[in-house]
Amino acid sequence: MIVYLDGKYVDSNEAKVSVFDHGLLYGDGVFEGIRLYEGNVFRLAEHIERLEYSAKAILLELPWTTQELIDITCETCRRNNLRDGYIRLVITRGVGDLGLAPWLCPKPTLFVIASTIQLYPKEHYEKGLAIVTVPTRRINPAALPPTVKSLNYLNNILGKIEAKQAGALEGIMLNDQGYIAECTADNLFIVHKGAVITPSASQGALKGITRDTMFDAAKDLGIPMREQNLTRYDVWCADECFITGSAAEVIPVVKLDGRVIGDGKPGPITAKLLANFRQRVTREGVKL
Ligand code: PXG
Repeated sequence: MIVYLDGKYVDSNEAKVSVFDHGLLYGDGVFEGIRLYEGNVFRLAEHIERLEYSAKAILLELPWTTQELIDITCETCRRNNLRDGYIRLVITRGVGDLGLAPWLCPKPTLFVIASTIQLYPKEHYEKGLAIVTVPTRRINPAALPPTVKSLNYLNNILGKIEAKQAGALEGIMLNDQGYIAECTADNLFIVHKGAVITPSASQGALKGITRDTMFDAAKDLGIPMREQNLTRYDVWCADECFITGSAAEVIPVVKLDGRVIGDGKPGPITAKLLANFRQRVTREGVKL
């Protein structure tokens, strides 16, 4: 596998970052997880925009133009002869002496991994997922805005472990106020009386690229969709529920904490949104 690292395309065995990289020492950096479908890098411009906003939010000045980041991402895919897969783009504060201060790092580190992806088993799309509410809360925006896709994923990781310990693949994370923020690596939606509803970014949701795509899909299909504060009660009483993410795409959710949602089967609106999403993945983005 060929990896882009700091200006060079190198074999993955040689793609090594320093132990003094602040991304490793302090989780000081940002990243993106992007999908490649049939040679189409899905919504790449949107991913790069989110990356640039994440960097801006942590005062990490990027020496690359948007077009350079797009070109490097595509070239990494090409060098691996990849047509379908998963791309991880990471920018760290860079190598510096010990000490939190970011000004110890003269230049950011950039690496891009283009690899294959372990897809979720097909049965989840057909039968739906049983998820749980995890005890770990979504990070408070006053501490670190959860809209920043940073290298600080520990609270999501704790949530992921808690979900697994409860026998579930994904878990809902509440915010400090007890409202639903999202899942550990996916956004959450419910369908109620024909409308699709999802928590806003201000409640702790990441502005997911797949989530954005749902708004466009719903518009296409004439399905009303809105952002609204959600509690677990809203999920208990929802007609349908689903999660979205670059890895998960759109997966129906049929149970929360052992409670059946709706009629316990993937719902028709979820199915329509998933079908619309699948039509978009090879069309919207940057062709290799
Ligand atoms: N919330 C969080 C906290 C995420 O990390 C999403 C929502 C969904 O956003 P997108 O833009 O993907 O629709 C994410 C995305 C991984 C992996 O390697 C994680 C994500 C995406 C792809 C792979 O576990 N997180």
